Amino acid sequence: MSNLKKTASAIALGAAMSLSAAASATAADSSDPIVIPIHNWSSQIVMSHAVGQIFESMGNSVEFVTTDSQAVYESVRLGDVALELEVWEGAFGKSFREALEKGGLHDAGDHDAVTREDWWYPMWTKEACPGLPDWKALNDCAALFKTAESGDKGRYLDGPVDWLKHGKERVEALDMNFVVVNAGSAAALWAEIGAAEKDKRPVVVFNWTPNFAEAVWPGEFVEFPAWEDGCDKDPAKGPNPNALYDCGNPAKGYLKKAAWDGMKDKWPKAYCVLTKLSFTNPQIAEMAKIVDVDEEEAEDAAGIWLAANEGVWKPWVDACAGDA
Ligand code: TMO
Repeated sequence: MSNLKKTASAIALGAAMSLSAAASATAADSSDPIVIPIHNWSSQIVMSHAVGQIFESMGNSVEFVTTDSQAVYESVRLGDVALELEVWEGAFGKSFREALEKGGLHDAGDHDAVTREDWWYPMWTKEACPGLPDWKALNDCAALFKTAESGDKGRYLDGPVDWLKHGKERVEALDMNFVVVNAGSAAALWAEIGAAEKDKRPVVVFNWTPNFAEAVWPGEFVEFPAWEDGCDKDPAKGPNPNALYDCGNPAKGYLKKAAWDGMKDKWPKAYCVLTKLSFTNPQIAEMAKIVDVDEEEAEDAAGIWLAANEGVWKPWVDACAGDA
């Protein structure tokens, strides 16, 4: 090779090297903290801490903020928080879809988990109301669910208001003999089931899967008219032509991750892990159990879960360790 050619190829090599140096420089995550929102049910809080600890293990800094579980989609869209780890179709599908339409956030993939959120009863309730799980049978048994606050009607203990389950709208749309009362917290739901268990009192409450509760209290979801897309938007959907929310929630709902559009460029490696990570029903139920049954703090529960499941999450980090 002539000297000239050698020089030219050395320059080309140098250029290639500085290009790749530039590429890995842009692929490094920002040192700004990744803000992760946490809500008011255990699996979401534990999962958020677990993923936060994974991001920290990659050299990122992380901050947690407690936010409303509906308003959070607006926060993700605006980049006030970087992501949301548990988008449950039943409770949050509508807020998520509306935020997607406005722009600024995107679908960062599904968890393996299949979810359901709806009216639920522990098995002893069925002994008193054998036509269950049909919703009409439940309605015929309404008197079994009377409480001081519900008068002649049955009481349905719904979840906290921010999960926006439209229990009241459903009772109206299906003309049910029930009064809907919102629990103040998830813990109030578990306390009510626990209290009813002592004398096998019939009870119907909001519940979901995956959750720790299914291992503690065998039970079933009430079968309402099947969910149809648009049941929350178009009165023609569902059995009542004049009402929204006359359907049950999806019986096989998704569990998605959502990301702020800017996350990909600001924290490319963490974003890569976000898109790869996926939890199963048993993994999510276990995260909740470490808090709700074993009574660990969420942050400790996350550490316990990560230590016991390195084979699950380390491959996501390894896959994202190079240039993202
Ligand atoms: C949103 N949640 C899982 C409590 O139904």
